[in-house]
Formats: sequence, structure tokens, C-alpha cells
Amino acid sequence: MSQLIEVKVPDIGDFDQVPVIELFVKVGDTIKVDDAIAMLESDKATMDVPSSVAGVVKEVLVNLGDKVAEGSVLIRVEAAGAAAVAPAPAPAAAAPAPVAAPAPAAAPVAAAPAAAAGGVVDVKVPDIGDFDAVPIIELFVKVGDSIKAEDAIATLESDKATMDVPSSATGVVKEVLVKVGDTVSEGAVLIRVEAAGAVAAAPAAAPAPAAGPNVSLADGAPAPTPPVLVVPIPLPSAPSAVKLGGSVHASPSVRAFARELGVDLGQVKATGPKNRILKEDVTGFIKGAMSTGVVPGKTVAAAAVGSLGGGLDLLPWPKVDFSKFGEVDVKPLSRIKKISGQNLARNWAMIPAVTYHEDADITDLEAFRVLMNKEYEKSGKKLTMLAFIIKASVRALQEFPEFNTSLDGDNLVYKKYFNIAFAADTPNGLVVPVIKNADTKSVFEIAAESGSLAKLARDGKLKPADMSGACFTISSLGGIGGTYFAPIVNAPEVAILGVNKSVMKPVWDGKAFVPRLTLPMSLTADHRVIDGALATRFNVYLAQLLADFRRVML
Ligand code: CAO
Repeated sequence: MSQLIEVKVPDIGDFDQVPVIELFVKVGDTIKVDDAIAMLESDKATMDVPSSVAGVVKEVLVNLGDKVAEGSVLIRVEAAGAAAVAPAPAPAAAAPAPVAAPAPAAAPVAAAPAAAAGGVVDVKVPDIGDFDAVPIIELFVKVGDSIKAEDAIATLESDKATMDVPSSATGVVKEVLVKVGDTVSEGAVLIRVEAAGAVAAAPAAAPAPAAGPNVSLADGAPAPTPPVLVVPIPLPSAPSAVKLGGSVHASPSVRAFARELGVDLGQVKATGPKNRILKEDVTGFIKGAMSTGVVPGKTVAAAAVGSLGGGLDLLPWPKVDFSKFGEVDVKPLSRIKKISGQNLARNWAMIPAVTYHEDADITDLEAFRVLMNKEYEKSGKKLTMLAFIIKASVRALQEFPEFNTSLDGDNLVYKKYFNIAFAADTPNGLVVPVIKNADTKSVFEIAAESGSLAKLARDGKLKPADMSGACFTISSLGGIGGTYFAPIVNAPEVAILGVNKSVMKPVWDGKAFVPRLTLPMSLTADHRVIDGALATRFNVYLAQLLADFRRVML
């Protein structure tokens, strides 16, 4: 006689409300004991929930994205008969018998007490429950890397779970004692870190200012490091031959990265060991999809795949031993560069951006600026060309509201405030402070505020709030030179204006060539929102405002 048996989430240790990220069964499927039913993923671990019964799936009670905890019923199975039920038919016992997984330690990392005082610190594999001799499948650090507490060092993978091991220390990696393929257990030393001092145990909840959103030309970046949950992953059931993730092998961090980009990992060609998908594979997939010109918005990857019949078969990033060809010096990228690099890469790959050029005649405006600066010299006030450009941009955004928007799925969010970001070059990399409510400020006020924000930026003292909430970004290389360039849109904004150094150019006035001070402008816009005609109208209008600034008041 058949019976319906509930398959529940087993004891998953300290995890609670963990999202279901993959479902491997549907109503009507015939499953066996230990077949993977669903995959759950927390910030730091991915785990399969295997079935405790054999039979036919009669009901699926969860959807992708649902959050579940121990005891949540996932499916109901019509068992083929008492013999198929393992280990016991009673619903309470139907959940996979959890192995004796000790309650995970609250402190996820093997804290190194010496870290706070500096010195070399061993970073070890923390308590990983009942796991023993777990293979390292990815290593994220190498000697010389600067890392911070909670950065992922390595990914370990057992039959049933993949887990990232975070660092317990902040500092520079001095030794890497393991390699991919090694098997490790609790207490194994992975790396030695020369700790940077008391910062070693800094909680992720208090990121350095530069780590906040808008740190780079990529607004809306996710928080750099989510708070570590708990690393130890109890086995949901006794080990079995069920493959993690059904068909896709990837670490939690790679899965999170792919989700952020909307990439279906099932379409990505894996180049890692054991057919594992690496971060580079995801980036290569996106890049490949974009290079075909297939740009279907938020489902970019999936649609590209649909039209191509599969992910592009791009080569992995070349690994070259440069020292074979001559002397080299290896320096870690700055923190800002690492964060901004990822965001820039995403924006460059995902936004179908087009750059439109225009020249603005700023002869009169520059003469006015010089005159005003002389007049106000004693007051200490100074007008900059950047401040005029910001003010004129606000007026142009008011005239062309599509430029003051952000895409949110299939919706366009029109903003009624005018916060203008500007790129600031600093010794550690590019940051993007924001002048809030620039529409309510005078050109003098904007000049003063951009000056003080630029100073804070150079001193590394910008706070996350100083870099968030932008509507439109201006990147001024006017103090340096150049003619034109193609700035990258600072997502989720839809356009960015680049300006270079103004130069005197001969301009035909109908009778003769006259010298005019000309500002080269480069506007990059997201073509999903802004067509070429609109972008050009915006540019022409902005150039008119700068040519005759009285128009700003109209
Ligand atoms: N044409 C001609 N001269 C210009 C100019 C322009 N478009 N813009 C500025 N200048 C002049 C200024 O007038 C100033 O000269 P004075 O001191 O005689 O007035 C001089 O160049 C230096 O200006 P500045 O660039 O230091 O100051 P700013 O207010 O124009 O810009 C800031 C401030 C923060 C935008 C700038 O310092 C900066 O960091 N720019 C780089 C941005 C960047 O890297 N963008 C690239 C991003 S994409 O990789």
C-alpha cells in the first residue's frame, strides 16, 4: 500500500531561513533515496537536501527563493512501498537522518588571537562539523595578496556541501600551505598572514569607508563582504553518491556572483577541476554573450544562450609566468581598485552603452568664471568649470527626465531629486563622491562642496554616505588633458558625462574662422533606456547651456 511521506529540511545546524536556490524535482518525478531534492544556499555555504524516501513526487511545497529552516516540508512523496522508505515511514523520521552534526560553532573562523597585535598569524580550517579530509577545490589567495578578515581563502567541497573558508586575519599572505586537491580537516593551517594589526578582527559590518556603495564607477554594488554566517555545514544525510547541485558545480561565491549577473550556471562551461565553474568562467560567459551583440536586458545571458544554442566557448584568462621573460615586481591591487574593477567589468559587460560626442563653446563661460574668480578672490570663494558643468547637467536632466532614471527589472524608476556624482582620481584609485540635491545649490556652493569632497576622497576619508544615491555621474579629465573618451556608465545610473580639457579651436561663424574655447564632451548612455537621438538632443542642449549659461535659469 502506498503512502505519502513528507521530506523535510534536516538539521542544518545554525542556519535558519536559508533560500532555496535550486529545485531538482517536480510533481510526477520518480526519485530514489538520496537523490538531491533542493539546494539551499547561505552567504557562505551551499548544501543539497537529499530525499529520505524512494517513490513518486506528488507535491512540491516550495518555490525557488523560498526561505526554509529545519523541519520545513519540501515535497510529499508516494512511497513505492514500505521497503522503499528509508529509514522509517513516520513523518518525523522521514526527514533525512542528520548525521551527528555538532552544533556549528558560533565563531566561524579559527580566530587567531595574535592577529590583533600584528605578527604572523595562522589561518586554519574552522570547525566544519563532521567533515574530515575534505578536498580543497579552489584557492583564492596567493603569496603577496592583501586580504582582510572574512575574505574567502579557499573553497572546500564534500559530497554534500561546498563551503568557503574565510580568513580570520587582515594582512598580507606570507605563505600558502595548501594547494587545490589537498584534503584538509579542522585545524589544518591554510595560510600564514602577516597581520596588519588591530584591524584583523574587524567585523564585516563596519566596512572601511571606501567599501561602501558607489565606491567606484558602479553604484549599487553589493556590500563588499556579507557578514559571515557559520562555516560548518552539517551533512544533511549520510554521505551518498548524490552530486552536489544536481548538475552544476560551483562554490557559494561563484553562485552569488552568477546570480548577481543573472547568469544561468547551467549554461556556463566549466574549466575548473572536477568540472567546476570558476568565477572566470562566468565572466567569460557574459563577455562572450555581449560580444555577439545580443543584448536583451536583464536576462542577457539566458537570451544570448537561447540565440546561440549555448554559452560561448571563450578561452580562460591567460596564465603567464611573466618572470620567464624578464624581471617583474608583483603588487596587490588596492582595495578600491579590486572593488571598482569588478563593478566596472559588470557595467561594461552588461550595459549596451553608446558614447556620443559634442563640443561646447565655453568661451564666454570661461571668461565669466575668470572674472568672478578675480572679483571673489579675497572672499576665498572659487568657481570651477566642474561646478558649472554640474549645474548645467542638472538643468539638462530636468529637461530630459529619462537621463535621471534607473532600470529596475522591466520598470524605469524616474527620480525627482538631482544628486550628481563626480569621479575623483585618488592615489588608491577612482572614487565617486556625490553632491546631493545639486538643483538646490548655487554654483559657488557646488564648487565648494566638490572641492571638499575631492579632498576627502584623496585623503581616503569619504564615508559610504558621501558616495551613495547618485543619479548621474560626471567624469572630468579637464585638468589633465585628452580630447574625448568613452566613460563607463555607473550602474544603476543610465548615463555618464565625460569632459576633457578645453582648447581653442577655429570655428566658422559664417564669415570667418574665429577662435572659440571648446569643451570636448563624451556622453555614454545605456541604450536600453536612451536612444541615440535623445542622447544627441541632450548633448546639444547641454552644449547650449554651457555656451550661454543664462539659459540655465530659464
Ligand atoms: N578644461 C580646461 N581646464 C580645466 C578643465 C577643462 N575642462 N577642467 C579643469 N581645468 C583646470 C582647472 O581650471 C584647474 O586650473 P586652475 O587651478 O587654474 O583653475 C586645473 O585644470 C586643475 O583642475 P582639477 O581637475 O584639479 O579640478 P577640477 O575641479 O576641475 O576637478 C576632480 C576635480 C576631482 C574632478 C579632478 O581633480 C579629478 O580627480 N579628475 C579625474 C577624474 C577621473 O579620473 N576621471 C576618469 C574616470 S574614468 O577612468
